[in-house]
Order: sequence, then structure tokens, then C-alpha cells
Amino acid sequence: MRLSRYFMPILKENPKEAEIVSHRLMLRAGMIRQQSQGIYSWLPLGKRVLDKVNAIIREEQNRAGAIELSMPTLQSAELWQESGRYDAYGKEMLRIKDRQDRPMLYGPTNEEMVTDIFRSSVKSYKDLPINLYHIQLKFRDEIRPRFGTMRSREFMMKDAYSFDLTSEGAEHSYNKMFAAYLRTFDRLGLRAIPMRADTGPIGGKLSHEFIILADTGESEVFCHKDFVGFDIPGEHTDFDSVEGLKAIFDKWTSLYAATSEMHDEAAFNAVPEGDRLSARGIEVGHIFYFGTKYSEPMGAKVQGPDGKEHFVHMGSYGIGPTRLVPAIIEASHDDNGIIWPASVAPFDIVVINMKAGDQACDDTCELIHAALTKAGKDVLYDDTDDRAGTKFATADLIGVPVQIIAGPRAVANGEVEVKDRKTGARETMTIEAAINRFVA
Ligand code: P5A
Repeated sequence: MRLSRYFMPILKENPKEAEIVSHRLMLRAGMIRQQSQGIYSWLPLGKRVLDKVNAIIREEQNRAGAIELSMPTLQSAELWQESGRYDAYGKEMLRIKDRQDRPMLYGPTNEEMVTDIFRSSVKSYKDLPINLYHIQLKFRDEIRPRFGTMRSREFMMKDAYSFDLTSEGAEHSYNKMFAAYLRTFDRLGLRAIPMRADTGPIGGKLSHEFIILADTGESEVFCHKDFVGFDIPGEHTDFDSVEGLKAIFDKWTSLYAATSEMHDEAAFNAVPEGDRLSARGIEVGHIFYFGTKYSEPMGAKVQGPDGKEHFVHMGSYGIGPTRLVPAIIEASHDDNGIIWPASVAPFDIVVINMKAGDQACDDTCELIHAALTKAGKDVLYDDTDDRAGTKFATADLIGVPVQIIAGPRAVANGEVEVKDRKTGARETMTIEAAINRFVA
């Protein structure tokens, strides 16, 4: 991708409205634009990161056996009247009328709709368990949308919904998502700690929030500090093994961890003082088990092996991709800008032409750009005629992990410089060596 033909509206000044570093950097790097309060466009650079985050979420959902579908953003009020949540949900729900004066709403979550899909076609326990998910926009008319896409009114959610015949089956489904979430956040370069949490308007008794520790987080959390070093379930985790997943769940819930709503001062004080972590955190995921809360009022039942009808046991599992992007930035930046983990970087490599128009520099950059692109890398080529200082600042700001810098002096020797964005380490090497390093 040539920067001269790309759309990346960089801001030179720090935007006044941004109170936290991720919001400031997302605006400065031209990743997002506010359209109205708490409603954002994702500009091309931001969209690339969001897509990579979603790709990882999707891979881990699929690995855990969840099945992707797509449900609409607009829902009919009728379904919510059936579950009893239409009146209960309150002012956070955006209620709309269509031209026939029928009450509609912009979905804040999809428990009702997915239960309706389920009940319309699944009739036997033989078709269970099932876990259906989608990655879709939601709307919640938050009183205090803030920090950019961290807490917005329109936001993206990966929401999965599991259906089981029994509560034991549902527990296994819960554990599958629990392990999948640990893997997902780890692949995004984050350490997320599952904490006992309040269930709020979703309901049920059992729930865990997945929390990233960050000073700018909105939640107050309390946990044992050993969680920071716990092992993440590996790529070959057997999601069908009931005992295996239970062991992962038990380990990750063996020590104290709770959000402020569920905090138990006495239990926390039982943790040795040096092991107590009392911090702020960002909630990036939240999982729930709520049994038959929706299946009963909505009549979602299947025939069991006993020939009788049983209301299905359900859980729901959310991740916020549009919150994860700023959460990753909160966890990984420096004074010069963003430092993307390789797994979600908008580009793998930026090639910086320090003297666009100079034949040797142009030829070298074209060659590197073409070779790395052919090798399947996402390459941004800064072919603009900006000053070298501006180009370096832009490359650091947008946080691409590797910079390949081609200046006239080095190029005359058949060399370029390779800079690691995270460490700042620079290495001079031949053009061929630079290409080979990333092609191999
Ligand atoms: C779980 C899936 C639910 O809605 N129903 C379906 C359940 N859970 S939740 O905790 O309310 O939200 C899940 C995740 O969505 C993100 N999120 C937000 N992101 C940005 N702005 C918001 N206003 C917002 N509200 C929720 C969070 O990551 C949350 O964990």
C-alpha cells in the first residue's frame, strides 16, 4: 500500500477532547472519527486493526466449537416483551418505531433473538450442545460515553450463545468459552484476568469479567497477583474434554479475583498482603450462565432422552472488539505513539523512502515493497515527499512493528536500515538480507 494513495489523516496536534492515551493516539493516527456522541467511523488504518482483532476472536471461537451466523442490528420489541426485558432494560435501549408504527429497537444484545432462532428449529437433545455467535454492532445509550471507542454508544460485540440440555452440559459450554477467552486475549498481546462479576441486566448467578489491568480502566478490581504469571491454555487444548476444561477453569478461579461489585473484603484480606493486587482494569469480555432465564418465558425446549420436554440451559459470552483496540494501545505504547503486537498490527512492515524522487531510493523501495507484498506481508510504503523527520514520526505514531528505512547514503552501498519499533534497535544490512529476514 502506497501512503501517497492511502487515506490516513494524521493529526499533528493533540486533540483536546481526548482524556486518555489510547483515545489521543487513535485520533492522532487517523484510526477513528467521531460522528456524533459515542458513535464512530473506523477509518482505514483503524479498520485494519479491528479486522485483525476480529479474525483472532473468530479463530478462537471456531476452535472452541462455536458456529458463526449473523443477526440484524434492528430487532422487534415483541421478542423482548416475551422475555420481560423490554420494560426492564431502561433508557440504555434505543427504541424506534417503523412506518407502520411498530415498536423496534437497536439491539443492545441478542439473547432474545438467538433464543427465537433456536426454538424455531431445534427440537431434540440430539442436536445439542450448540453455540451460535456473531460479530455485530450493538447500541447502548450510555449516560457517559467516553474515552473514544472504549465506552461508546454504538460498539461492536462478539456475542456467543450456548444451548444445553442440562446445567452440567451448560457448565462445560461455559468452560469452553472461558478457555477460548484466555487464548484470545493472549493472542492479542494482553493479560486478561477472569474475575467474579455482577450479572446486571443479562441475569443469572454465574459470571466472569475478563479484565486487563490498566490505570485508566473504569473498573476497580481486586485479585491475587499470581494471575499475572499463569499459563495460557495451549493451541492443542481439547475442547471436548470435560475434565481438561474444568481443570483450566478451576486453576484460573483458584485464587481471589473480583470486581468492586462482587468484592469481599474479608476474603481479599485472607490473601497474604504482598500478594494482593488492588488496581484499575478494563473489562474486555464478560461471560454468563443464566440457566433457563430466557428459555422458559420464550418456550425454548427440546425433547430429552426421557421423552419429556426440557427448557434448555443457556449462557452468553461477550467480547468488545471496538474496546479491545484502545485497550491494546493502553497496554502498549510509548511517548512516540502506538506499539502494536504483531498479531494485530495494521501493517507488518513500513518501508520509508527518505528521498522520494531519488532514482536509487525509489527503485530500492519499490523492490522491497514488491518482494514483501508478494511474500504475503502487509506492507505500507511511505513514498510521500514529506521530510524524513515527519516520516519517522508518522511511522512511530502508527506503531507498525518493523520499519525498513532507505536513505540515499545506505542505498548507494546496497544497504537499508531495519528498525524495531518496540525496542528502537536499528540494524544496517543489505537490501537482500532485509527482504530475506521477513520472507523466510
Ligand atoms: C454477553 C454476550 C453481554 O451483553 N450478552 C451477549 C452479554 N455482556 S456485556 O458485558 O454487557 O457486554 C459484553 C462486552 O461488550 C463490550 N462492551 C462495550 N464496548 C464498548 N462500549 C460499550 N459501551 C460497551 N458495553 C459493552 C465489553 O467488552 C463487554 O465485556
